[in-house]
Amino acid sequence: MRGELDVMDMEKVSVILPVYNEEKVLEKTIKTLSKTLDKIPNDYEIIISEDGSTDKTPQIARSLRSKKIRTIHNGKRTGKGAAIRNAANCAKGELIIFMDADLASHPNHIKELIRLLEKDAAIVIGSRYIKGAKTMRAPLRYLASKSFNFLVNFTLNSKLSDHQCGFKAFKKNLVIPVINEVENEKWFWDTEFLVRAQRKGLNVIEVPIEWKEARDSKFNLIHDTIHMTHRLIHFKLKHR
Ligand SMILES: Nc1nc2c(ncn2[C@@H]2O[C@H](COP(=O)(O)OP(=O)(O)O)[C@@H](O)[C@H]2O)c(=O)[nH]1
Ligand SMILES: [Mg+2]
Repeated sequence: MRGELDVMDMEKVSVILPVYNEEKVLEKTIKTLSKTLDKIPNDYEIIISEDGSTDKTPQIARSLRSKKIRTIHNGKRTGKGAAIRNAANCAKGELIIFMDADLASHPNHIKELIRLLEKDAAIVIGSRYIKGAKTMRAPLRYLASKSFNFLVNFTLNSKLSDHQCGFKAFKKNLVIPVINEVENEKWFWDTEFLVRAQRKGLNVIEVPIEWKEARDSKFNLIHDTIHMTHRLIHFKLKHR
């Protein structure tokens, strides 16, 4: 059992949800997430970082605001990466976690991420591909994802099994400088972030997670895979 003093010393956690057209799941996700976070000893806030939604997401987000739930709204769609960067820069927690609004990764993993950050990891990322992970993905998405990870490791000398999993945590003070250097604002953001972090010598740890892919996805397999491969080549040529 932790003493009262320990609890007061614990670092605050900010959970960021990048959100685009998520009217179907946002309210339920916030409920589930709040329930999970109410059980951790750390103080916490949730930041809904939404941009460009054309459905009722902005109104729903506003109605969910509270002492612990903040919202960021941008009328123009900027991309998942930009949404995370903007929220991370105004987060009040020393420990920051971001996850997808469809809760594809189970929020129960949050405790583990925090525990590892409180040890000596600068960044902890969920992996769908290492031993212990339980992953349900559409076969084509799985294939595209595995090939992309192979390509990233081969061309950019990264050492990770899963760059694009939407479940990552980091220490704000160590990692914000890297985040603010990332050029891509869309899907390639996660990969660029992790490659830059490893080049800076930051300690990145992967943990196996349970991943249940939602049917609804903002990712267009053909269009966005081409975009990501293009960004990867661009990054390689520019930064070697
Ligand atoms: N703010 C913001 N969030 C986005 C954008 N595109 C995707 N997202 C969010 O990023 C997360 C992952 O998207 P999702 O469609 O679940 O991707 P998938 O699970 O890889 O198929 C979700 O929470 C989306 O709402 C965007 O342009 N802006
Ligand atoms: Mg998803």
